[in-house]
Amino acid sequence: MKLKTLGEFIIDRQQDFPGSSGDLSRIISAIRLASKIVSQQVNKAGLAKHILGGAGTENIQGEAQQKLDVYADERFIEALNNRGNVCGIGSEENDDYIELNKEGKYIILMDPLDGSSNIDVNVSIGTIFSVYRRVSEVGKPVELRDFLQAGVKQVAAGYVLYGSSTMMVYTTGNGVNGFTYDPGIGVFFLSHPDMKFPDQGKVYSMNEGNFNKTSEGVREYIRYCQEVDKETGRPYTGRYIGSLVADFHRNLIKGGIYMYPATDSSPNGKLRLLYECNPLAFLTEQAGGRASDGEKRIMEIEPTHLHQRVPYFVGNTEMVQKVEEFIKNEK
Ligand code: P6P
Repeated sequence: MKLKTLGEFIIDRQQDFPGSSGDLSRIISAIRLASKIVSQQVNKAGLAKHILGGAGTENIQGEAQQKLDVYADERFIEALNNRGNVCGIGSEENDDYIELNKEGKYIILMDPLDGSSNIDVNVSIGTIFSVYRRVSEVGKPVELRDFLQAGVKQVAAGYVLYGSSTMMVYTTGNGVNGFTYDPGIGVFFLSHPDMKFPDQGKVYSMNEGNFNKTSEGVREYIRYCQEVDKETGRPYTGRYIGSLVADFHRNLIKGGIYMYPATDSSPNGKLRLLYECNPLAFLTEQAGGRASDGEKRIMEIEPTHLHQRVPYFVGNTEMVQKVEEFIKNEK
């Protein structure tokens, strides 16, 4: 079977964007380049002492930045800046957005290395990215309003999973496609064409340490997942890696739901709307699933600030709708 490379795929799909003059393709190829560089470092993090451990700094969330977080952030910004068509980047690792080429027509939101607390214990981690057309005037500096757009305005989104193999999964609004990296020749190959959630999901992912810190409706749903009921294939399987991209990717392939609800310590949930929830929501809806904050569609939320958090329920449509039902009817 002739394998298709990511580069060939990008060219083949170029016609999806008449008049885009290849801008989007250049952005996706910049992400491809940076992900190869980051993948190489991630895969030797165990050896590269200079990468392991904290960078001695904190991001806006007050989370200790791992050196690899900072390294990944710099590589993606560099690669995207060199393309010349990106006017700004919002990143988990930077308090404010970064101004790039004011002639650029696109902005990027990204979590350069999500799940970084897993770096030192050799568990899969990931990059998440989201692409929008700017709303401010080309030729002028990028503005905050370019970043505070609802998820429905995304033109592309995806993730890179640094796992047993490195994969890039993305959408430009015409389905979801997955590419696996062959580090021997430095090429991503199309390995998962037209990805869709399976009809049924039987996996639930949540940090159950939060069980007693979340709402009764969410607790009811967890109990529902654990009930013995042959007809509906319950109890479901509990799986939680603690790395969003890894949990999401497994659920996309095998079927399931990932939940990070509001808790006593995180009243708006933990995950960030702009560079974690929206990009995965775009992929989810393209793959036939649903992403909500427990009530409404994530991609319809009008953002108010760059690092805003939201409660997050994402995965098979019927599973997300079920937890929404429990939340709606909670006693
Ligand atoms: P907790 C990693 O920090 C992350 O943003 C996601 O990748 C992951 O799913 C979640 O937080 C883990 O959070 O509170 O369960 O450790």
